[in-house]
Amino acid sequence: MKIGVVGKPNVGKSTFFKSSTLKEVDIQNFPFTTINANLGVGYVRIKCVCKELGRQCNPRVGFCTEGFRYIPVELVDVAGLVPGAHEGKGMGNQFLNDLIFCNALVHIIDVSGGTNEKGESIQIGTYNPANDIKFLEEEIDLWLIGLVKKNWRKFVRTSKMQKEKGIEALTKQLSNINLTEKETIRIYEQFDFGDDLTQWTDEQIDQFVIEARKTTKPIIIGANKIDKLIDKDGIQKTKEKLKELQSATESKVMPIFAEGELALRNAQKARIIDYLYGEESFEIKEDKLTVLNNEQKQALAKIKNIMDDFGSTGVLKILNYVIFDVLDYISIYPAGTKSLCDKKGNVLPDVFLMKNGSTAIDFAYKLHTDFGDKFIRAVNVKTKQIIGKDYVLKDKDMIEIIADK
Ligand SMILES: Nc1nc2c(ncn2[C@@H]2O[C@H](COP(=O)(O)OP(=O)(O)O)[C@@H](O)[C@H]2O)c(=O)[nH]1
Ligand SMILES: [Mg+2]
Repeated sequence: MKIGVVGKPNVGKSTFFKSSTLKEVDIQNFPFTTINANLGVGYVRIKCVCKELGRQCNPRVGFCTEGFRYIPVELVDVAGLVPGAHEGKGMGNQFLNDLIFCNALVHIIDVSGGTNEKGESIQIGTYNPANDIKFLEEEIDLWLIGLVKKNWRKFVRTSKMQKEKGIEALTKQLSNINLTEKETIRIYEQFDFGDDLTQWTDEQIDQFVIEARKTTKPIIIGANKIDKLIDKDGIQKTKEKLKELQSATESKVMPIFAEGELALRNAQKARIIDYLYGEESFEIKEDKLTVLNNEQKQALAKIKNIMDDFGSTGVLKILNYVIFDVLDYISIYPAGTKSLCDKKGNVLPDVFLMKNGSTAIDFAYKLHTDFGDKFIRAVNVKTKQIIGKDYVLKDKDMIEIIADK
């Protein structure tokens, strides 16, 4: 699973990316700083079962602190998406191709209206960020429509000649935009355009693909540079502005302060503050209070105020929202009934993100093809109950798979 971080230049994608991955990438105040797509590992977090079990777990990947388990997710920093990108403008197509395997897109916008459509810095409040929300949706839609319509006529004719069912042909064609068979069938039934694909009009194909985009590439808006908007308009007007943006789009709009998060993470690394990534606040370490200069204290106070207003910097919150609310994943731990440890004595070393609705056999396959192929039964480690292939997994289940040797 991958999450794409998209948006026009200079809105704070790299800052967001860096603050959630802590990977070094170029951060500079001019367009096209990031030339290649950057891959990085971000984190979502859950309340770990280790706490309720009274144990401390030892994650193989990610980490677990104070009962919060941070689970890695892949992020792709995609730069240079400007209007016309689907036609190859502004390095467009190259970037779009990085997006094809993304399961969701976090669209970063400069909510303060201080970045024009080309990604140049302008006076705050002089650009309407609602335009960006619209343009990005259109770019993604047009790009996917382009991919689906490529060879469309030829392929529908061939499949008709071969007496293939419309839905079968459609499933094949749409797998190239990552739409699963199940999703294809759902949209096919929803629109009911008929089984003869050769009769579909251009508009019908467009409509179908736009619906498919909402499924394969849901977009969540990260309203970044919230600090600048607050500086200009105050908190009340800022909140109204966010509501206004929300009412103009179907996508969820969430405030973020990427630069604030990055500053906190750096301050934490430098042991200036006590802060747990994603928490609602932080404390300056007592022995540092006298060392910090006024400017530093003010900067931290400003971050704290914004966190008070919105509950956090919003960086981890938006990723958690994407994974658990939009994509509807749950967390499943492999475990044993006799022991929660692996062979090396690590307690609950793994936790997997699985689509809600996944079953015990899906989990077995996720662990290893052999476990899936040779599945005998599974055990719900919490209840000690034996479960079968079709058991529907519940969030935070600990599952033992018993397979033939
Ligand atoms: N005030 C403010 N500036 C930010 C924020 N996030 C990023 N920036 C600044 O915006 C500029 C562009 O950021 P960058 O991450 O390189 O944008 P990208 O081109 O979208 O990757 C840099 O000067 C950042 O420091 C934020 O939350 N608040
Ligand atoms: Mg960048």
